[in-house]
Amino acid sequence: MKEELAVYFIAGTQDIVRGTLPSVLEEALKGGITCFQYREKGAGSLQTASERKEMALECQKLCAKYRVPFIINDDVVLALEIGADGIHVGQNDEEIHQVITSCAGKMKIGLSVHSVSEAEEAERLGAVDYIGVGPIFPTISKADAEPESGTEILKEIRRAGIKLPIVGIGGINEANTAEVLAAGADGVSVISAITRSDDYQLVIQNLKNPGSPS
Ligand code: TZP
Ligand code: MG
Repeated sequence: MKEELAVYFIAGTQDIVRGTLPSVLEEALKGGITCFQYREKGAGSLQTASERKEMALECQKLCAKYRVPFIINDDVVLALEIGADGIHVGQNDEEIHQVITSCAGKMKIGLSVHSVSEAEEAERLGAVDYIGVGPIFPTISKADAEPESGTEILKEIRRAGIKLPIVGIGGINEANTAEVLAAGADGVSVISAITRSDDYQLVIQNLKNPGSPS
C-alpha cells in the first residue's frame, strides 16, 4: 500500500480547469501517479447517480489500463457496484463501521483523520488500510476543510507509534512535498498541484522525487 500512496491524485469534475476529467486523468496516469481517487463533491460536481457512475466507469477503465488503483470517495454503493479497488471516507462521511462491514476484504479502505486520537482509533479498527492526514497546508479545493495543521501532526502521529500507511493532504505541491515526507507521510495526495499545472508530467516527477526539505 505504501508504494501506491507515493503520488495519490484526487479529482472530480469540479476540480477540472482545462480539458475533461478523463483527459486530465490519462495525462496524470502517463505521468506516473500511483493511485487515483474519484471524488465528485461540492460546487460544480456531477449531481445524478447515473452521471457519476458513467464517469466513475470511465476513470476506472483508464486506471486499469495503467494498473493504478482506483478508489472512490464516500460512495460505498457505487464502489461495490463497479468493483472499485478502494473506498475512502472522511470522519463525517459514511460511518466507518458501516464501511468496514460492507467493504472489508473486498477493497482497500482509507479514512481521513485530523488528530492523533482519530489516527489511533483508525488503527484500532484493524480494517483501515491507510489514513489521509490533513489539511496539512491551506487548500483551495475543499470549501469545508478543517483548519490546516502543518506537518507537526504527521510527526505527532508517528511519535504516537501509529504504523498505518499515511498520505498527507491539503495544499501539497512540489515545493513542500519533501517536508511532508520527512515528517512521516508515506506519500502525498494532491488535487490542484496536478489539475492547475501546465505540465503534469513534470509536476508528478517532482512530487515523486522531491528535493530535500529547505
Ligand atoms: N481534504 C482535505 S484538504 C482536501 C481534501 C479533499 C483538498 C486537497 O486539495 P489540494 O488542491 O491538493 O489542496
Ligand atoms: Mg467529508
